[in-house]
Amino acid sequence: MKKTRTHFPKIRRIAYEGPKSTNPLAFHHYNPDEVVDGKSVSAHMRFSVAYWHSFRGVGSDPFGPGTIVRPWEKGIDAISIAKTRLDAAFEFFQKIRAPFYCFHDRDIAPEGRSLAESNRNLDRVVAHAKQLQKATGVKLLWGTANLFSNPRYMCGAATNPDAHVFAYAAAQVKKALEVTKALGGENYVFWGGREGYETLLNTNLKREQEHLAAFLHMAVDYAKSIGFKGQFLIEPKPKEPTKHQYDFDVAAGIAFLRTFGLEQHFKFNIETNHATLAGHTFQHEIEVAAAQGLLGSIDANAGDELLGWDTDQFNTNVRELTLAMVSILRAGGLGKGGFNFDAKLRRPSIDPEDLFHAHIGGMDAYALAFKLARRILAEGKFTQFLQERYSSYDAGFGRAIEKRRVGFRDLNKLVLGKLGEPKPRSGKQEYLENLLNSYLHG
Ligand code: XLS
Ligand code: NI
Ligand code: NI
Repeated sequence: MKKTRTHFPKIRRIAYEGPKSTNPLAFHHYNPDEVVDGKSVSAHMRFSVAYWHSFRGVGSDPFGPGTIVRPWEKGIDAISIAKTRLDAAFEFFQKIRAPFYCFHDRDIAPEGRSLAESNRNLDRVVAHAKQLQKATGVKLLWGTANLFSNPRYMCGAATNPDAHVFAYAAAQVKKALEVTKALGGENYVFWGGREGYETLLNTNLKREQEHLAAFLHMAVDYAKSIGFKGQFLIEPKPKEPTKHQYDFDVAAGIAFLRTFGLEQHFKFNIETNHATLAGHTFQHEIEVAAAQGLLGSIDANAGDELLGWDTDQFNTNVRELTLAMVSILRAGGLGKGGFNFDAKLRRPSIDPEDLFHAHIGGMDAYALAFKLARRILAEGKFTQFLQERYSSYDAGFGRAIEKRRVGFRDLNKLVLGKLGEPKPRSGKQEYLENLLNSYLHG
């Protein structure tokens, strides 16, 4: 690899120094090289950096422009800036020990005046990304298309009332799939950023949902035709930017996929902050997907309990993450998925070093949660409690209920006969909460 100048001169590759270290630029829980169950912790966690937040985010909000000025944002034209930015990003991925990254097409290369020009721009930058991936070993967890920023998508992409916009979005996703394949992307994400409505006064909900399904079927067909083997993922979010989005939460997503015969082709990319926006916990969304074998990947972030929008913060809440991790491990892990830090720095966090603190915090919290969850599952106390709580369904008439071998008449006879009144049993929530705390603070 040719020697390029460093973009983070003051920061060395982040090392694992253990929980007692006071070095803020070291890992305290994430030990990427440690071997657990025959594979490295890095291979278990499959951490990924989100290009849009960490390399395109400038700290702007609806009340003011960007605050973050990066030294590498220099060059003679937009393409050379895009390439230098990628160099900086890959240096960051290596120093932060992230094996993966994720992007939208328009994050990595500038949009041109026509689709043809946008595609040419993308090809030039993707060639550079391919070299960097090869030189560093960093891989693409997933690719996606930005179908929400350009004004043409203001009324949606696949759910736009204008078929012309649908066609444009289809052409854009066609290219994004090709690019994701070219870079060896392991997944492809659909987040329906504007696939919803602002008001039902101007919306034919039924037709829009059918159009979205048609779009996803076309994507499945096209991926098959070019031999793209990545996993397709739907990323539910209830609202923002639109008032209502059709992929509201995992349950609505499952109903949508089943209704339109798409359930074999998609899994879910679950984002913490989207779960809470939908009025659910992160663990709830994971459980709903896992119950149907549809858990795909995680967009790792957190909302703010006091704010009602997608604040996309780095998650350092070990309790929340431990509960999530218990559910993920119980479901058999994420497979091709990973933990993508779809999280951004706060507006006043303007130093390049802040990118490191943010990811170190997120990685450490997840790695600690992974350890705690493994211990919780190995000791089996919660598992045993659950088994006992449902044990009346393991034999006798309970088993017959689960196997659907009995009906109301049989059960009526049983209750009027030998069963009589059921004996109430405690749900033991407080005991279980204390048990959880004993792991977190033990
Ligand atoms: C926005 C979404 C977005 C997707 C990718 O809220 O989280 O970042 O992950 O399009
Ligand atoms: Ni996301
Ligand atoms: Ni989000």
